[in-house]
Amino acid sequence: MKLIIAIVNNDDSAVVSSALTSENFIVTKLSTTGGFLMVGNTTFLIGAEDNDIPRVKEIIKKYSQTRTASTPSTSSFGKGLSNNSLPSEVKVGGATVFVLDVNSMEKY
Ligand code: 2BA
Repeated sequence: MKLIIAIVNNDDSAVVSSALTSENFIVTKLSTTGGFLMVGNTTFLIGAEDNDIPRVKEIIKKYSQTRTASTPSTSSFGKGLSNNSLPSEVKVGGATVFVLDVNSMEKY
């Protein structure tokens, strides 16, 4: 069994969630914030059997769009941290996906 951790744009999270649950994958959604842009995104936790991992990835990829976002002002980065060298725009996503081995999973 694997645990997929997938960070998805908030604008895509509803459709990703619906597509996964409609194929009977079990999903937990966490409200998260990107450390760079400091805007909300959605992190999915999906426990799935090894042979289902390609399908889960395929669904996430299909519904996660790439976007361009403006970088935040210096004030958002905190005192003393300059953003002079930072780009004014960055490409965000589609999704960032980690796949971890699961030692065990139990439900009580
Ligand atoms: P953020 O940290 O808000 O990053 C948003 C986008 O800004 C990133 O898009 C990337 O294009 C750019 N970016 C991030 N850090 C940067 C830096 N130090 N210098 C210049 N540009 C930078 P994505 O790579 O598509 O990431 C989207 C979101 O996925 C991230 O939001 C973060 O919440 C998460 N993420 C991405 N890679 C991760 C990783 N290795 N570990 C944990 N979370 C990650």
